[in-house]
Amino acid sequence: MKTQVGIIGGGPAGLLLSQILHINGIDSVILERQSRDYVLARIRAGVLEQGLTDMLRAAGVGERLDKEGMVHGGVNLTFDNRIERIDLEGLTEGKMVTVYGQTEVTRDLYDARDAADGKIVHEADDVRPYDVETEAPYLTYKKNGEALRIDCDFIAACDGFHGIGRQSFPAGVSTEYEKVYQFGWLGILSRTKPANHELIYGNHERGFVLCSMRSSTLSRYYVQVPTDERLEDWSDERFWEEVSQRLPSDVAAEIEQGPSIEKSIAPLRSYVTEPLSFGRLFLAGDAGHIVPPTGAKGLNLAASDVHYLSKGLIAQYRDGDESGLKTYSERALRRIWKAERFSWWMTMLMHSFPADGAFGHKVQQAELDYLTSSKAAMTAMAENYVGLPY
Ligand code: RFL
Ligand code: PHB
Repeated sequence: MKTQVGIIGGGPAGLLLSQILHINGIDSVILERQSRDYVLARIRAGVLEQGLTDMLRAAGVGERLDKEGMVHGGVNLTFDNRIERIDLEGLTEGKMVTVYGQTEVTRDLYDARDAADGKIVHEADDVRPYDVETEAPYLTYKKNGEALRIDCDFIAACDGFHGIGRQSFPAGVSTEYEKVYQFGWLGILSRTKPANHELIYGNHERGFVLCSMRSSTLSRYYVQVPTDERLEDWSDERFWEEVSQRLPSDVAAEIEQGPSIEKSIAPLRSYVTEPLSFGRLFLAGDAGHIVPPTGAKGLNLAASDVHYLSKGLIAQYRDGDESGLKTYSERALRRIWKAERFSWWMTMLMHSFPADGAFGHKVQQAELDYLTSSKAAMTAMAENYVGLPY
């Protein structure tokens, strides 16, 4: 098989890239390790920046998003038995975020690729890129035991943190930057009314809590737990009790409890590899970087990578202009590091760090008190939360 751009990974980054390339007359093939059902069963991100929603509309997949997405002009912080609102819209000259699940974004992108007869190979095993430093790279993979090959001009590795793309860089080329946190997020999805019409991020001595949502009848909650916590030890009753304890009592009183329909633990990590390209192999999304979910930046960063990479590929095919691809890594990394900084800052501000003792907790309270009373500080948070420009 032959294509112009071979894409490893059919998560949001790979699907969005493939769809944008298609609209610009560039052919691609996606190789995805999992089945489509598996990919669509993953519950992940929920908050989309305007940059991503604009890209989805431009890619022809904005219809359901515009109908079902919930536009939020603010976000709430709880601490010290108080709730304070950050007026995202007012502080950023009208910018807002949209609450619409990553699962729905992925589903919309699959539908669009299907409608355009896009080629996606699911359950592609043992995908490997070769000859990426030449002008004729190729991918090999196995499907139902048969060994297959795709020749292409460029390879985009959109294969997430555990993908093969990053591992294919030759030894000595990459520098890795990493911070691992000593806790994770235990999350549940439940068919209940959200606690509030906007998100609530809570700081509490018992640990962080987040009240989020997917719709007016579907809620998503998270609590900070130690990394070695076992899912079996968390009954729904224990989870709801913990959420309530970590919120001011008037906020907790608004929570509608109900059975969980999904429950999982995700570790928290900050990670960047540099550079994001080697020869004709380009990393985009979680393949090149991870942020802790506190700032809701992971999916949005995958989208800004796809923005820079697709622009580079389009300029290359349309005008023979190589500059966008040559500067892809540098341009994407400038934005990535700002989101890494913001996600790290929000993680450090909102979580409990027992090793820092009562002093650490007092300093957090002082920072939250300052943040929510200073227009300058709130503006800095709002600008980052709604998303920095591409
Ligand atoms: P994905 O979504 O991991 O997709 C990569 C795809 O590549 C496939 N793959 C391979 N295919 C072929 N061959 C191989 N060798 C392969 N190895 C892997 C995988 O099966 C998969 O389908 O990466 P992508 O596209 O870069 O998208 C990134 C986002 O998924 C991620 O950043 C966000 O989900 C992170 N994240 C959040 N981001 C936000 O912006 N806002 C949020 O609110 C938010 N909440 C979250 C999150 C991530 C979470 N988890 C569990 C990781 C909440 C959670 C719980
Ligand atoms: C979510 O709804 O899953 C969610 C929302 C905000 C975050 C992280 C996750 O910061």
